[in-house]
Amino acid sequence: LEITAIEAIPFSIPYTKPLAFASGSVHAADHVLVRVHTAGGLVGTAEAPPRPFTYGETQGSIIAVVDGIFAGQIIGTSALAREAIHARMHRTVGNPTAKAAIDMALWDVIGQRFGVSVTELLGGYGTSMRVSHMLGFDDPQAMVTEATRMRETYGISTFKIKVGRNPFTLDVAVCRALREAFGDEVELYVDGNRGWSPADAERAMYQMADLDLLFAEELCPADDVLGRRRHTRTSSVPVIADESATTPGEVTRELLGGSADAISIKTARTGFTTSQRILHQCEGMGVEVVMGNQIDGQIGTACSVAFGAAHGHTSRRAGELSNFLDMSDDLLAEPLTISGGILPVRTGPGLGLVIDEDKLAHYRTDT
Ligand code: MUC
Ligand code: MG
Repeated sequence: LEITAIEAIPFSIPYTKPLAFASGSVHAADHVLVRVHTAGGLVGTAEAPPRPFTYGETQGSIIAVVDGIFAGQIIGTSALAREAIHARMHRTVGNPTAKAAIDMALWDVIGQRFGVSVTELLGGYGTSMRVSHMLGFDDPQAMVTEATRMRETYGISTFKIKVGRNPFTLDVAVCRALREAFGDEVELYVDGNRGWSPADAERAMYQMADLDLLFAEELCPADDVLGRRRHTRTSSVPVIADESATTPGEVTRELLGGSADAISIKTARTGFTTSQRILHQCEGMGVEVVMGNQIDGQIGTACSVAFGAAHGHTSRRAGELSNFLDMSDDLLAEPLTISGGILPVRTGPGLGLVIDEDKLAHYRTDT
C-alpha cells in the first residue's frame, strides 16, 4: 500500500442558498479535493474545506501545505502506517482540514484494499444517521419557511439555528417562531459561533428557557474564559464546544475547565483517526457528542456519516449532514440522498466515493 502521489485540487461550486452565521458566511464551496494514490492503483478521496474564520486556512494554504510539506513526508510510506504519517504531519502546527483530508483518504485506501467500508473498519455500529439541518441567519418567517421545506422535502426534523447576532433579540425571535410553528414535532438547538458576550449569552438563554432547546453551542469566545465558565454553569441546557475544541488537548481543557458540557466532532478537521480519539475521550468522560458540519460538500458529508454511523455514541443524536443541499452541484457521480430525515452511509469498499471527472474538470480552478 505504498503511497506514490498526493493530489490537492482546488474547485469552486456556488451555493444556491448561501449560509450566514456570526463568524462569517459561505457563498461558494471553494474546497480542495485531496487524492492519495498507491502503488497498486488504489485512490483514496476526501475534501478539505478552507474556513479562514475558524482555522486560518485558505484554499491556497491547503494546497501549499499538502504539496509543499506533507507530500514529501508521506510519499513512499505505506498507507497502513497512519500513526507514522500523523507524527510527521504533526511537525507542522495548525492546518487541520488539510491533515484531516489526508487522513480520511488513507482510510479510504485501506478500506478499498481490504474490501470493507470505512464504517465497518471504524466500528460498524450502523449504516445511516438521522440528519440535523443548520439554518443560517434570516428573518423569522424566512427561517420557518426554510425549515418547512426541509421537513416536507427531506423529512428532517432536527434543526441547528445559527444565533450570535446583536442584538440577541433577533435570534430569540427566530427560535420562538420556529418553536411556535412546529411545536414539539422538531428538535431545536442553537449555535452562536462566538458572536455574543457571556452576559448576552446568559440573557438570551434566559429568554429562551421555555423553548426546550437541546443544546447551546459556542455562544461566546473561548478566550472569555471566566465568563464562559459562568454561562456554562448557569445554562439550563448542555453547552457544546465546537471551534474551541478542535484537538484532544483542547477538548480536555474546555471540559475540565467547565467551559463546555458536550463536544462537536467534525471529521473535516480531525479526520477519522483524531475524531476517534476525541470520541473515546468523550465517551470515557460521560460527555455527549454531536457530529458537526464544517459546511461540507457531499464528499465531506459522506466522510462525516461514515464516521458517525460507525459508533453508537455518535449515532445517539442527529448529525449535521445536510448543508450540501444548499449547493448548486457537487463532484460525486452518484449524489447523496436524504429521505425520511435519514442519510445512509455509502456502500462499497472504503468510502465508496466515485468522482464525476467531467464535473471535476468543469469546477476545478487550477486549469
Ligand atoms: C458550525 O457548526 O459552526 C460555521 C463555522 C464553522 O467553523 O463551522 C460552521 C458550522
Ligand atoms: Mg458550530
